[in-house]
Amino acid sequence: MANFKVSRVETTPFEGQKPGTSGLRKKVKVFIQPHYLQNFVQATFNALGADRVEGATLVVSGDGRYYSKDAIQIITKMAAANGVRRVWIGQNGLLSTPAVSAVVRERVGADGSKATGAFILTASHNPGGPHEDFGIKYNMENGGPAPEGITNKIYENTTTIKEYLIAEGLPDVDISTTGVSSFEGPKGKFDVDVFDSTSDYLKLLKYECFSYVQKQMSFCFQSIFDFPAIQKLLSSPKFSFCYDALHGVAGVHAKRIFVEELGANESSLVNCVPKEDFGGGHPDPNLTYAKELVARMGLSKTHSEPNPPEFGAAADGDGDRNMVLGKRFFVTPSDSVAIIAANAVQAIPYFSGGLKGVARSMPTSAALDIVAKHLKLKFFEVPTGWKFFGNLMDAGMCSICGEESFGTGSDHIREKDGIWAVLAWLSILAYKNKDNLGEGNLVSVEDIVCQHWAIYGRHYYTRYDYENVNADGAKDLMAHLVKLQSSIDEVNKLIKGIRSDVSNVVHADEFEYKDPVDGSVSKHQGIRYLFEDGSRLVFRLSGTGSEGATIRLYIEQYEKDSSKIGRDSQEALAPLVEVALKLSKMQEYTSRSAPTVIT
Ligand code: G16
Repeated sequence: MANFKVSRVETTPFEGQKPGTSGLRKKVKVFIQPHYLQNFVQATFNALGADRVEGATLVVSGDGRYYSKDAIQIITKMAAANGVRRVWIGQNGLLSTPAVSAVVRERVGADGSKATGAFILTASHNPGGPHEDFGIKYNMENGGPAPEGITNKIYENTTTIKEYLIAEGLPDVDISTTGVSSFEGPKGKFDVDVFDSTSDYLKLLKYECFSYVQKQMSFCFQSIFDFPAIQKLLSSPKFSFCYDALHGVAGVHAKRIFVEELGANESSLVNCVPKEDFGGGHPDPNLTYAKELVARMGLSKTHSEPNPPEFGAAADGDGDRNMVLGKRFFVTPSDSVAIIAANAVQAIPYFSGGLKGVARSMPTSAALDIVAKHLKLKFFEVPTGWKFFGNLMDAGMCSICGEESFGTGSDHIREKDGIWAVLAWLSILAYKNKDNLGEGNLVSVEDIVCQHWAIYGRHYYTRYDYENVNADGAKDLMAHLVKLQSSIDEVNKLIKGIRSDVSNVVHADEFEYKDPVDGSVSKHQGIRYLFEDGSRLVFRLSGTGSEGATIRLYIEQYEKDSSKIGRDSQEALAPLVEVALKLSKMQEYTSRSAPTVIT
């Protein structure tokens, strides 16, 4: 057993180590500066306090992007020096963000240990490679992102840090081979356990119900999805499937789950080998960046695909996001969560007892609100950031939640879950087609969405992203929009001067959220203009970029009239888009004549 000593290394604070919407994300060249990562990790240990760190079991893994392997070794050595008892690492350092959450909540070590927290190494949907982004965030013992109370404390610590602790004499761990390595430090034993990346996550997702009766008591163990039903769908010659991991970590889980467990053809998987630079692409599952899938599904404007699959999906770098597509058909993430919620009880065994409640982030369309109303479910609107759903789930108030930013998930873990969303859609498709796989026409993704709109109405929805614009210009634009809110009459006059066919604004504010569980208040969570006919314009600055600023403009319009629900969404929203761009003086403040991404 190798021994190590603890070294105290002097350091000075770096500016700007404030975690954003989901952890600290910066260019690799920033992270590789001497002491940069170390300061943040030590600040996290300091913020957590010795009682949460000494003797702890920590998961350390991520999406495998450039610099992850070095970071894993550094964090492991710092964990050892800070008195952590065990570090758990997914094989090759690969665990999707939802898999980390599952491991924290579910995995039991050979010695009966349970994880108490996790460092997740990812910059999510941001590109990777030596000139691109790296990121790190801390998740708590419930498997969810650290709440603002902790991230603020981490940040405070980064501004005063003077030293960090690191193990000297601890060799680099071989993370390519599973197994436990043990070491001895000043505070006792330290173990590094490298384990299979998918087993625990798969165990959670797979529905296995068996009851047995013992001493007049019956037990039933079940998990989430009915795998045999999905298997039947995937093996039907009528059905075809395509999954694009954009070279992110979801590819590792996808091969095990879709191919080995569910019997999908290996050729259904695209870009499923994780790469440190995501193959040079932007691992963001949307219509702009998931080009290959978009073309395969018959949605490319430049390429015509004669026979697209029935169902397609993509993931982001760390596998927590999802984009769902039907044959030549795009499902907005806001519709996706509403449709999953509307069908969950019938189609997904985990929810067969009913939903505790549903939630969405503020900029997400109100499609979910209507489902909640129809089904008489508790409903919550939270600020952008998955961490806000965690308290509701821990308090048993919410089962399903989703965001317009391609995040969907449930209370099985405390992160959004890209593969869960795909399995949820496959379950709905399997349920709707349970009698059609032999004779009869397949109920398609498009059919399911159109049937949903016919019942609940349609929320036309689009998001314009202005990425990496001048930060001062972006701030000025937001200040201008806040100032305008002081006179609704003035706003309405301006709007009528732009488009007379757009309804009146009835309320305008900056979104503020009071957490119903712990009473904490989050202010300045996006600028809202709410219209008489239910339309909304929302403006926010992204909290996940690593350079400049990204302005997000969210545009939504509700249509109840079933004769008007089949329009092209960009066409239907054109008047509101025009109002939004002119009202905000977008071009003036950003010097951009068009957004970088439209979804
Ligand atoms: C994170 C958060 C999400 C949020 C998204 C976009 O996702 O967990 O809740 O919606 O960022 O945030 P923003 O609009 O501030 O860029 P991820 O997938 O990047 O971890």
